[in-house]
Amino acid sequence: MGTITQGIQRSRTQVAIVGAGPAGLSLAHMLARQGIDAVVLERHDESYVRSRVRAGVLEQTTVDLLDDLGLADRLHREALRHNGFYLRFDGQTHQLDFHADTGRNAWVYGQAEVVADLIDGLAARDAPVRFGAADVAVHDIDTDRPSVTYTGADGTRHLVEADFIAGCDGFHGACRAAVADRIRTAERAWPFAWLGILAHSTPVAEEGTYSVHPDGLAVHSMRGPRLSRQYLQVPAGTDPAAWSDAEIWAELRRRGAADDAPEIESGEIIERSLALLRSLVSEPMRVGSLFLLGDAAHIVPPTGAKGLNLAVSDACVLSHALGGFYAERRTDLLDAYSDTALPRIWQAQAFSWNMTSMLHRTDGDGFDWPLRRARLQRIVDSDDDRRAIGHVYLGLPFPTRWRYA
Ligand code: RFL
Ligand code: PHB
Repeated sequence: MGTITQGIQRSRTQVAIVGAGPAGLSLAHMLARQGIDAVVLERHDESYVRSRVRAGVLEQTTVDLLDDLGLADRLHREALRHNGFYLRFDGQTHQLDFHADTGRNAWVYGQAEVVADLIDGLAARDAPVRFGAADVAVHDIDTDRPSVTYTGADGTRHLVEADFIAGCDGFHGACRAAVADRIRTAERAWPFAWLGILAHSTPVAEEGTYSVHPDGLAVHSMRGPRLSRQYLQVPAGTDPAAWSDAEIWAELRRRGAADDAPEIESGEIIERSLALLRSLVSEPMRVGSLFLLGDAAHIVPPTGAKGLNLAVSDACVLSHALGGFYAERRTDLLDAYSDTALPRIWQAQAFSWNMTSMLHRTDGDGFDWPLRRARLQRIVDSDDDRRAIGHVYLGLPFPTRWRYA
């Protein structure tokens, strides 16, 4: 583990990864398979990270990558394989079957499950995540000997010297904050949020359903045969505790009502949370020897389910570039990291923007609902429009392979 000087435990690695979310954990696996040494530092304890309820829909592209890394065995046993999603409006349900168009699928597998598989995979490689790393700070990022300091779960101070730092610690993490004045951010905030619940109840549709109602969106997704994940569009700033369980079920039923489908069955709500909707991209995604990945660099609103998938895509680009550096001392791929990753990120922004503006009530004037209904009807009527959505929903190709050679 290194040496102790002046009360600090010193160690060395090639890549110090901050944050054990999808970006950091998937990057650690891709680097390990290329023989590149890395450590993952995570602020929270392991049980917290394993139980955090967030995303649920994986692109085929992401599942292909997890397959390639040998990390998808449990996913193939337990995930729900979907052909696309349902759009419900005016009391009618329309299946958007992207599988029929493309032969590819979307996979419903909770983010907590993905994260658990990645954590277990690292432990099996004898490269366990360092959980409970408090006070993480990055140093000397304008040199080729950057370092990270932190306080370990047992109170010991650590200094990890590295060649590079991968900032995978999300929007509120230490890495983004360290370079906040050296990156430009393009941002739009939406005036609404998602009140999300996880509940014991029987899913009513075979696939995820976006119920588009003049009063706002209701999303019905699932995590298993009797476990559902549902969201309600609510005004930004809503206190999730202000809604009673009965009010949540009543509103889900009202917005999700259809002539061609049974009513939602209510059940015990076991988790509830509020997710803000933001569209944001920061660039460059590299400052000196610090690289930003995933939510640390960009945020998409959850409509369209792209955030986790983008985090993995960034990891792929950086893994390839680091592979080139360690195999052949190439620096051009690292220099191009931001430019290589950003076009796919902006495609996801465009997709999420389109979905968000189409599916949510925005201002409620006389134009809002008829315009949105016309956009929805176009997707139902036009094979070309449906295919265009399916192509992005199931995942555009990653910008690079994850392995260099
Ligand atoms: P994460 O997952 O936030 O992981 C960051 C990790 O860094 C740790 N951390 C620190 N560690 C050390 N020191 C510090 N100072 C630290 N500060 C933070 C954190 O504890 C955490 O473990 O970022 P990453 O890896 O970039 O992954 C991004 C995704 O988590 C996110 O984009 C998705 O959850 C977004 N998202 C969805 N994405 C999808 O692809 N499909 C979906 O279906 C989907 N649905 C969603 C979503 C996000 C939602 N919310 C909650 C905003 C649904 C919702 C409701
Ligand atoms: C989810 O299952 O959590 C989910 C479904 C659809 C979305 C976002 C999240 O657009």
